[in-house]
Amino acid sequence: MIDFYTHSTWNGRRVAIMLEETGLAYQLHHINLAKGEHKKTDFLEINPSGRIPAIRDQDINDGLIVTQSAAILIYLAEKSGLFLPTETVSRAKVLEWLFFHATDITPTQFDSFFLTARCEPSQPDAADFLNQRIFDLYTNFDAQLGKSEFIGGDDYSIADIAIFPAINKDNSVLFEAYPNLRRWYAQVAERAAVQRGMTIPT
Ligand SMILES: N[C@@H](CCC(=O)N[C@@H](CS)C(=O)NCC(=O)O)C(=O)O
Repeated sequence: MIDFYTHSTWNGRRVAIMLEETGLAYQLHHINLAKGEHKKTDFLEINPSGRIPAIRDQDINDGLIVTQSAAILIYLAEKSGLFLPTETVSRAKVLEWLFFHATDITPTQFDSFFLTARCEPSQPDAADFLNQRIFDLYTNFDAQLGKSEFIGGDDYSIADIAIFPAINKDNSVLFEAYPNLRRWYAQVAERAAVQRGMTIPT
């Protein structure tokens, strides 16, 4: 049994999708960020950095805790034997695109959001720089989806699961500019486990 600590954010939802896809048994613990529950002592004992998602696998020793959504996806893929190839070349490609997301798209989008919407005084030059980088990253992502059905190759993988929740389904400009991304998004969105994962926690 896996304890799953989460809230309704991108990082939480990629793990929710993975748990639903694999069918691994889990117990949901909603850590409500809006109520500050991630800073309470009980949760800080699970993740001292006070952030979701986190899992605790009760089947390993006294309970193995894993944080960081990309690391959790790899852990659950290895536990279930699903969505991460074992063959070297295919595995390298899936990990390449998983980390493209974890280390390029996610931090750049977050920093751009902060500089555009939160920073006082505003930093338009820095925001423009990051917005251009996001454009370049999505161009790169769209080009890859023009070459393969899924982002890491011919098969659906943890790279698709990682990226899907970060795409805003209402961003018509994005889907207009990137037809391969639009095709891929529609395909992944049809999966029942993805639909369930995107509503967790309700
Ligand atoms: N790199 C981490 C990021 C985790 C993260 O920033 N989680 C956010 C929610 S999406 C959070 O818990 N924020 C609360 C805070 O920073 O106080 C991951 O991929 O899991």
